Amino acid sequence: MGRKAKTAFITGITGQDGSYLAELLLKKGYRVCGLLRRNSNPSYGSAAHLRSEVEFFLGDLADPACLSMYLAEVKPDEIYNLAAQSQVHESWSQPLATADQTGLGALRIFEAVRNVLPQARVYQASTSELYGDTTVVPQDEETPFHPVNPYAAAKALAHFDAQIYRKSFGLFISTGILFNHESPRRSPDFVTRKVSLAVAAIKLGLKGARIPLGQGGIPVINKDRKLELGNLDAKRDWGFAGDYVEAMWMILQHDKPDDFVVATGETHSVRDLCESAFSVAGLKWKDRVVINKKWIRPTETGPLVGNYTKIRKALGWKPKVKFEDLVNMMVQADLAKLR
Ligand code: NAP
Ligand code: G4F
Repeated sequence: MGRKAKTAFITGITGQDGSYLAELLLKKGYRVCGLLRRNSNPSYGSAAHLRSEVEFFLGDLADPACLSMYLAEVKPDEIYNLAAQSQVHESWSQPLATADQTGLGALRIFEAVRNVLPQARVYQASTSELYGDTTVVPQDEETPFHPVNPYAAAKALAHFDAQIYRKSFGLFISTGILFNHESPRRSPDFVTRKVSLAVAAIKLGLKGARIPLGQGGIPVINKDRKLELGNLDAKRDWGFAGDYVEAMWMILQHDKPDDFVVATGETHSVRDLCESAFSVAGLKWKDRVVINKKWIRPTETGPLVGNYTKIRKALGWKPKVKFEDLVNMMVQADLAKLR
């Protein structure tokens, strides 16, 4: 008799990471279940192509009753808590919703696990935003946290509760402190996708309603056909989401629960990102990018760059896609999509 297939329960399955993780687990033979928010117009987001293979459960991280009910019903071996209000800029406009979904939402999952399914393994999506305005470079698992926005504060609550529930109740809760990771499925709320969509729209000469909507539902290029950005000096460690969901899975296969930094070890500025992305389409970024103060944050993070030695040594994980290849992948995907 072969071994019973494992069951995974993913919150945030309609998002970028949730969809890549669901694909990975389906390939590995898992039964994949996902929490889906009710919407007046049902939307499966980035997981739409997996609708026939994934079992969806209508619910919300705001509701502890549904979380306990689904864990008791599905009895997953592994729970991946990826759901969050994940946009940093937006966390200043929606600080309470962010604290509730991103911070308390995780705590509700841990409580449901403690009460209903204490044998389950849990992955909590922590973030390099926890390092905030750190001056330590590069950052690793021992680097102190200095959160500087409501999103990071909410993630800090979730991260510390993950460690507290692990130590206090002996639960298998691991965290991945993931640095920025991107893909053609990234929401245009984030700078990489905002840039790749704008490059494609400019290159293809799109006009009017054909210009895709970007951050905050605003067209990705303005009436002068320019891309409006905030801080070009901000530095991030950008990797590929497909590589990072493999790290999430490996973290839950480890023999003990722990915390792991997942990063590329390289940092680039938003200016570098613009230069690379526009050059993929044979364009000069300086002619096309303007600063709009609207996108400059009250406080800035970084420079962020992660040291992934611990996960490389313990689990053999390393990133495969380099920055230039990631940017090329995203611009090519948007050119194909908008053409
Ligand atoms: P994303 O694309 O923004 O996806 C967020 C997901 O959370 C969506 O499926 C969303 O559902 C769901 N969600 C939000 N609030 C919810 C609620 N109250 N109840 C149920 N579901 C809810 O995020 P991502 O980039 O895939 O990131 C995944 C996780 O990793 C997030 O926790 C994020 O904070 C964290 N993280 C991301 C990065 C990164 O660079 N991508 C780095 C570090 C950590 P809807 O589709 O219904 O909105
Ligand atoms: O793409 P971003 O919005 O991502 P940010 O804030 O780093 O957060 C992402 O990564 C975190 C991991 O570190 C995750 F936890 C989080 O959930 C999310 O996935 O902004 C990147 C940088 C920032 O420094 C921002 O100030 O780009 C700068 N930026 C400059 N102009 C802009 C813009 N960001 C956005 N979104 N839009 C702009 O126009």
